[in-house]
Amino acid sequence: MSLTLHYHPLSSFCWKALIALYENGTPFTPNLVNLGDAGERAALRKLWPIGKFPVLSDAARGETVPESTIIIEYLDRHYPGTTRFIPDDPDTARETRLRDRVFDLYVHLPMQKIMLDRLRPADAKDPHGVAEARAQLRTSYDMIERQVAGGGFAMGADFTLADCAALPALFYGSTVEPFGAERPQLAAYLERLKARPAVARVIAEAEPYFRMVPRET
Ligand SMILES: N[C@@H](CCC(=O)N[C@@H](CS)C(=O)NCC(=O)O)C(=O)O
Repeated sequence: MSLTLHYHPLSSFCWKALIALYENGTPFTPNLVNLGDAGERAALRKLWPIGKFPVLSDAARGETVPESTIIIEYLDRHYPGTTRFIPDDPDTARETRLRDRVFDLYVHLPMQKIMLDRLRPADAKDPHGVAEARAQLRTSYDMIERQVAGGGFAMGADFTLADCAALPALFYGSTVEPFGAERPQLAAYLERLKARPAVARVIAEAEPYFRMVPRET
């Protein structure tokens, strides 16, 4: 088994990579990284100086692959399975990548901003930044609500890279900024994602760690 995923089961961006691995039953060795441990943190930084996970190591090809989107592109290219994450058609592939970017940049990151603000000391909170993040989430939700109105997944019938990005962003996003009754399509899309066996497995494996999710105070 040549692939090792350096990750944590609670980490939302790690969920993206895990969903892709589980979708195709791709064999890999999980390496759970405890960022609270200085040695494990240093080992991760040795692989990827930015110090964020997920990171995929491929001993067979001598590659270290950081960034969830790039990991999924890498798996799709070098370890393809039944689920293809990047469509063959160039225009559909471009749209898939765009939707992946939207979920990461305009849902996932604002969600993280709100979540991580909860961990800040009382005298270092960023209410303005949090308000901006909430506004961004609502704008993104409105756009995605229209995109998924036809049912299916982010790109229609096929489950793609965009859905791997969507799940963690919307799962945690819905807890910090609820979709509201005016966005039933978004809620239904999240339920369709959660019903996917690979997604259900990722969530089940994270459950023992949910008590570590920062709560609103
Ligand atoms: N753009 C990166 C983001 C990765 C990321 O933010 N990972 C978080 C966990 S969800 C992390 O490693 N946080 C630890 C830190 O920032 O120290 C990706 O898509 O992989």
